[in-house]
Amino acid sequence: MSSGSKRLKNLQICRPFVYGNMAVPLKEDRSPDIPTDHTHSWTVFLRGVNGDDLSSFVKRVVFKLHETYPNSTRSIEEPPFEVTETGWGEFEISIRVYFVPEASEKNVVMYHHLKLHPYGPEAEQQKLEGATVTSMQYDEFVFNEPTESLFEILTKKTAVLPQQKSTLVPFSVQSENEELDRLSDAHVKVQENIQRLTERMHALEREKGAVRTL
Ligand code: SLL
Repeated sequence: MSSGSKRLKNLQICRPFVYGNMAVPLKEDRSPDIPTDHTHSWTVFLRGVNGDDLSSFVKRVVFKLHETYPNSTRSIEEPPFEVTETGWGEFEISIRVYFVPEASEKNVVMYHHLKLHPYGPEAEQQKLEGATVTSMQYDEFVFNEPTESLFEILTKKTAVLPQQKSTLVPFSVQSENEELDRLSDAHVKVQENIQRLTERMHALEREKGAVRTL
């Protein structure tokens, strides 16, 4: 076994990332090269949470677009791992991530539904303003028992979650803590409900017993 390919037992190492797309409606001054039926310009991407460079462990990202696109399989070998296009419709994009050979990891695939149109309560207003639509998802690469080489690559720099959330980077230690608080509030509420219902059940059982003895 070559040096560095040994696996570190009982160890797991995670790296956060985001993937998704942004889209803007094409304006009047669009380039004449863009087909007339195209309505939007969009970019699908995979990147670090804070815009960090993932290329120390990501070797290549393959984006599979709808077959209406010429060369619909786009292999991006260098950061930024993204594809910019114009088009008229929304569709599902598969995003396959290949890791550097030292990692000895299988590739992983995610699916992203390309969003072009605003949605939600402000959709109409945003449409009027020609606002940028963003649809992105937080996820983590989880490496179980990484090779020594991958471990070294990943621990060389400490790229983890930013402390505070911001509009550009909504995923952070702060949002994680807020989620934990919400979960613990919900837990307390569930416990209270269980207690209330158990008491009610006991009361009803007592009533039933009393009726039986009549
Ligand atoms: C839809 N099911 O009907 C989807 C398909 C396909 C979008 C959307 C192609 C652009 C081009 C393009 O925008 N395809 O290369 O002409 O909404």
